Order: sequence, then C-alpha cells, then structure tokens
Amino acid sequence: MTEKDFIPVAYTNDKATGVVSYKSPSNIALVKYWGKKDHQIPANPSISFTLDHCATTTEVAYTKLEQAASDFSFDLFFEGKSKEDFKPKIKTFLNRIEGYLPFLKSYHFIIRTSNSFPHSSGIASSASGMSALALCLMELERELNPGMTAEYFNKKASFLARLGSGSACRSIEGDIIQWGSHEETQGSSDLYGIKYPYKVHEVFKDFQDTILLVDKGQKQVSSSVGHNLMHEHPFASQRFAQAHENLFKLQSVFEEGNLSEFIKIVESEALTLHAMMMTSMPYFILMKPNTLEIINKIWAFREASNTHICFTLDAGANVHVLYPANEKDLVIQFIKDELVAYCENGQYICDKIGYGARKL
Ligand code: 2P0
Repeated sequence: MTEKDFIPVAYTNDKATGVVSYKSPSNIALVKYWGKKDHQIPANPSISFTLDHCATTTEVAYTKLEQAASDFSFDLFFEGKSKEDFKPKIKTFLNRIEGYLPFLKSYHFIIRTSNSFPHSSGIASSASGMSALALCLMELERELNPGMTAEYFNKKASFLARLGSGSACRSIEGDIIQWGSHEETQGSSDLYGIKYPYKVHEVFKDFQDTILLVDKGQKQVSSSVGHNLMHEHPFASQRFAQAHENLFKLQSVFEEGNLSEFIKIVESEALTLHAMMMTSMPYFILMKPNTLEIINKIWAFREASNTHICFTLDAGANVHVLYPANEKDLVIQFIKDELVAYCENGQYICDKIGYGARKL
C-alpha cells in the first residue's frame, strides 16, 4: 500500500454530532526505532511488545460546524483540566493528517484524555496518546464510511498514529508489532505497523514487563532531537544494518522460544540505543546512576537464579524488566528486595504484554 491508499473517496454518510472513545496502550520496543526520514518514515525497522496496563484513554466529542472552518477547532482537556500547552502538538498532528481525513476542519472537537500511569513518571505518553486520538478520529471516519473493513481501519489508524509519533503506530494492535520495511518480513511497511506475521512460542504470550521508575523528571533531550541526531551520526549506517539483522535473528528466537538469545538481542538493542545517544554530536546521556545499578543487579541475579530476567530501556532512565510469567514470583521478590531501592519514591509499574487498543 502507498500513502494514496489512505486518502478517502467520497463519504457515504453524514454525521452531525457524536462521541467516540478509545483506550490505547503504550508499547516497549525490543528492536529500537532511532532515526527517521521526512514524513515520519523510520530509518530502520523496529518491533515491540504492546503493553497492557500503561494506556491512554481518549474521548472525542464532535459537532459538525455550519461551514468548514479555516483552521482546526478543538478544546483539549488532560485529566479533567484544560491543557493549552498540549495544543500545538495536536495541531501539528492534525495538520499532518488532514490530507487523509478531509473532514477535520468541518467539525469542532472536544478531546478529553487521561493516562493510567502517573503524570511525569518518565513513561512516554506519545505512543498511547497519539494512537488513542488516531483511533477516535478513525472511528468518526468509519461513521462517515461504514463499509470500511476492520483491516483497513487498523492499518489507517496505525498510519495516522505514526504521523503523530513514530512509536504510536505500534500501539493499535497487539501483541507483537513490527513497523518498518524489512526484507525478511512479509507485509512489513514504513507506513504502518503490522502484527508480527510468524510463529511465536507460548513463552512470549504472557511475557511480563515491570517498569522501574528511576527518574521521573523531564528529559534533557527529547526523542525528536535524538532522532534527528542520527542524520550526521558516524555509526548510523552500521546501526541501521544491525537493526535489520536483529529483526531477522528474532524470527527464530520467537519461533523456538529461545530465551537466552532473546536476552542477548534485547539487552544489546537497549545499550546500542543509548550508545547512539552518547556518540552523537552533541552527545547526551539519559541513563542515571541508578539505571546502571539496576542493570548490574539484574545481571547478578540472572546468573545466580538461572532465571530469564532481562532489561530494556526507552529514551530515558527508567528500566523495563522483562521476564516470562512462570518466573514472576521469584522476579517480583527480587525487585522488591533489591531494585525498589533504586526507584524514585520506590515506584514501579507491573505490566505485561497486551493485545491492543479497545473501543470504549
Ligand atoms: C522506540 N523510541 O522504538 C524508540 C526507542 C524511544 C526509544 O520511538 O519523533 O516518540 O514522535 O516519531 O516515537 C521515541 O520516539 O518519536 C521512540 P517521534 P517517538 O520506541
């Protein structure tokens, strides 16, 4: 499919007012997206576990205007309060998607959104937030064009979410989503995420992710700046090639349930992501001392316990602790005994692999 396939032909229905609502999850990348081209095209393919508990709930109430406005008309409430400072990001998003949803200037929207995770927890809300909003707008498009297939709905929701925030295109469905053209993955696309199309071993079906909140402060460098620094990066081409290789290696890992290989790929991807930050110009470090303390503790515990605990990192200091469900009791005890001390205010979130967004 190309971008043109997402430009609608004439709508068959009219809809004056209504309310739509979606709960959309966050996701955690195993092979990381870091670097992009124009129009939110990723420099390399990525793959993620969709999460379950960490999610954004968004409600959009729409009212058709008497005539189309010259600009977007919307009010925004975050956790019940009017949120002016979020509006520019939403406006940029609406501008990017207007060509694909030509009705946007014909309505006034009241957008109410909230997150399941604590505000300023250092958990990125752009993936869950942009995917929830994209889904609500797609639901309105489905009202205008009821013949739309579920497959098209999900693809276009992912396509639109990507234009809001790259990683958001991996938050529409579950449980494992791949985004970005990859020669060895049939159906993969730079334009939207797809459900991972090959065999996945049972062990990955209920994989756990406990998120240790190491630093809840504002990051010094945003992801958009970080992505851009990959343009002149001395190791960019090697890094992009490595992501393709790691995705290919994951295919047999997923099929066989090979956890020791899974650990190697996932931890290497996390450290490579941060190595790219440390070796860009300007360079920066998002890990904190406690991030490293936790990583060392995880390695020591894995060795001593023979469990399959491992870590991954997002663009921040928090640590995602990944492990199979049958090791949950042991790992949670370890987290309480040895890792909580490194979390800000002792905070952590128990999450697990999830199965995608839900209409409310
Ligand atoms: C990922 N991250 O694959 C990578 C790994 C963070 C670390 O995608 O500029 O918010 O909105 O497309 O998706 C974070 O960047 O960036 C991200 P934009 P996004 O999940």
